Amino acid sequence: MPPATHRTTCSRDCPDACGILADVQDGVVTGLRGDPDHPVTRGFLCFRTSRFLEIQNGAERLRQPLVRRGGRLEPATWDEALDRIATKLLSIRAESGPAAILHYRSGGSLGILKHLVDLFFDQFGPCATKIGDICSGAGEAAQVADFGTSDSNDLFDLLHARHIVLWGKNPMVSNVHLVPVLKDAQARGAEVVLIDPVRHQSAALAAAVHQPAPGRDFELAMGIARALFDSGRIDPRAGEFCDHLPAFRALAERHPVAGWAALADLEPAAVQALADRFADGPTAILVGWGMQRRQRGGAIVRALDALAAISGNLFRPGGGVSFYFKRRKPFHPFGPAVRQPRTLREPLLGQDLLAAKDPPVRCLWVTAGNPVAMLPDSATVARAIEQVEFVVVADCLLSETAQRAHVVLPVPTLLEDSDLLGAYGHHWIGESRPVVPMPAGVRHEVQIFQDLARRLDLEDYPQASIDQLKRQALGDVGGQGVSLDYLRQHGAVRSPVADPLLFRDGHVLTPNGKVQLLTAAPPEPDAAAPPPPVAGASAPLWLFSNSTEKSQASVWAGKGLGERTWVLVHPDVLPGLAAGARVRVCSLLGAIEAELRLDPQQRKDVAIVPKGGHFGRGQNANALIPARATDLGLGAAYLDCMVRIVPA
Ligand SMILES: Nc1nc2c(c(=O)[nH]1)N[C@H]1C(S)=C(S)[C@@H](COP(=O)(O)OP(=O)(O)OC[C@H]3O[C@@H](n4cnc5c(=O)[nH]c(N)nc54)[C@H](O)[C@@H]3O)O[C@H]1N2
Ligand SMILES: Nc1nc2c(c(=O)[nH]1)N[C@H]1C(S)=C(S)[C@@H](COP(=O)(O)OP(=O)(O)OC[C@H]3O[C@@H](n4cnc5c(=O)[nH]c(N)nc54)[C@H](O)[C@@H]3O)O[C@H]1N2
Ligand code: SF4
Ligand SMILES: [Mo]
Repeated sequence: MPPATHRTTCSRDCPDACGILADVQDGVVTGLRGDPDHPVTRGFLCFRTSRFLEIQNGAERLRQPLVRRGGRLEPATWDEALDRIATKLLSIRAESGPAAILHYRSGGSLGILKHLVDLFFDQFGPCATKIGDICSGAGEAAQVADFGTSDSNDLFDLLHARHIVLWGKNPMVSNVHLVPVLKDAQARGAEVVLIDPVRHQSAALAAAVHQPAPGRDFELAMGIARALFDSGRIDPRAGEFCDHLPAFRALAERHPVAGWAALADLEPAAVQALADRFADGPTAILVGWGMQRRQRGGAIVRALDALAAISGNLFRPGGGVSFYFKRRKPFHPFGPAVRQPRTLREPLLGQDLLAAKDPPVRCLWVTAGNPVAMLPDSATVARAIEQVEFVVVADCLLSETAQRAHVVLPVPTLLEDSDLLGAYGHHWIGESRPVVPMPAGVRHEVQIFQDLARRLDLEDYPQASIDQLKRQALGDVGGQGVSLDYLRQHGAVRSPVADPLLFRDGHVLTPNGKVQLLTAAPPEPDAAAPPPPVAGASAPLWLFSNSTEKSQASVWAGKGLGERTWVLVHPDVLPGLAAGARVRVCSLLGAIEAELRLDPQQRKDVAIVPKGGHFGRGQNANALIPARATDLGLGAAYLDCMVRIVPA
């Protein structure tokens, strides 16, 4: 029999939410392709999901629950696992109150039904929750402050742009389905510019590449604004659709263009050239997520917002400042916002867990996240989790967080899941459906919580089928043509509640409809100090832990990271050392061993390692990065960390 082909939607934490076609033979997935009919996926998948069958069909994925007995995680039945959990949840609530129970959910799956978990802990508690968002907190908060929302024009509106500024963004690696759109825009005459301290794969797309000093994008944006003010090239109506224009202008006029350029470590001509692009719009800014993971990250994104507004690029087709696409907007929420009687800050989770008293956090439930590997200061996070009395992790893999759990609950992989997906890189909605059934010992998260709710007498917890819940979630857009049946028949559908142009008529969504321009400069970049110098050590370097095509955060494709992680620097950073040398990357918090890679096109003050290494093997950047919050939105300032490299 030839293989049957099934369609699903990728649920990974990725902007693209691809349509996937899976070939299935005798109950085994034998091939994966991008759906050629999905307007964004266009028939191809990224490296990491193309190689997902090694996980899907491999030995590492979990196929039955595990419980800790005598210090070891051992296979158990669902009844044993859920009984243990129910007993423990009840006793902790009775003895210490629901604030002693913390639910931590991350983005391992972006399915909308995953939010039902929040409702469970609200109804059982209300329990403690995390606040903040290590991924995009600062940038979203910045855009909400400026525009009243954080959303984007239609992805294909980029085809109207004359200039597209990739501002701290590497779509060739972390947003691969943007690349064909950029190429189409280029075919229509658009020029792509890259602004990133790191020279990376996406430089190949760019007509011009600018490598400013790390964290200096505020100064760069101000230099561009100053150049526009000086030459009278700001939108004449800017004073009507923006608040605080005089104060913003005064801010930009604190330095001449050359002064701002020097602060950003660029030539004044480069700043002028960028100003010319903003004056010669439509110019679209595509804001990467990286640079807002700094202490001044919110202010940086606010400066970019202001630049788009005053240059007249905010409201026109082909313009805009795209940071995020509101992926949840089309879906009807499952209940009122969860109550937050007690909150722990996500970027400071380790510290907050250790500090929590009266009551301490006695139970931690982790869904779809690997905080031990992915939160900053991972050693403290690991230590904090290890001292929690009862840890439950729901995952498809035995992550470094799951390894520290008392109960591990196996959930479907992205090829077995059933859910609805919005995307944070475009406005299409898709359905995920199992292309093969999940193994007998695995349960869908919705069913896990329905079972627990019955054990715990939560009478109001939804007990509907997954399809019914999907229909409920589509309630708002179902009447506008996006029913479950339609999605199933046609594949992805564009959200009917996403206007192709985010803002029309010169109005944004702030209370008075005006753009709120920022009026104050953020504090100077304040990277965590480097360790003291030792013989042979490099000068202090800014540590970048950027996405790599080979992994989805801590989940590696294929052979994974291998024996040793790597660090990429300019050859002058360690003059005596050749590529391939073993080195140690050291911060004040710790050190990791790495293989040296050299690239003369990098700045001399940066060190680049991959995001998402193994903490336990001493391979993870987060062992080096102190836990500090961003200025807005309680993001994590992952990128404000100085290291030195020493020969191993
Ligand atoms: N392959 C792959 N794709 C992914 C992910 C993954 O793990 N692997 N993760 C997904 C997730 S969770 C997210 S949130 C997104 C992440 O999306 P991004 O965070 O945009 O992804 P990165 O590719 O790491 O790019 C960050 C970029 O910001 C740049 N940068 C850092 N500091 C500065 C600065 O001060 N100024 C400027 N101008 N640039 C700076 C870095 O050099 C880097 O090129 O990608 C998603 N896609
Ligand atoms: N140094 C550094 N650290 C970073 C970043 C960085 O750029 N540099 N990026 C940050 C960013 S942008 C993000 S978003 C975070 C990501 O942080 P996390 O979300 O913690 O990252 P993952 O490693 O993807 O962990 C997700 C887990 O969910 C599991 N999973 C997959 N599907 C499902 C499912 O359907 N249900 C359940 N229950 N589990 C599932 C996966 O197996 C995996 O173990 O990391 C942050 N950490
Ligand atoms: S991880 Fe992203 S690019 Fe890769 S298949 Fe999934 S949605 Fe597409
Ligand atoms: Mo993220």
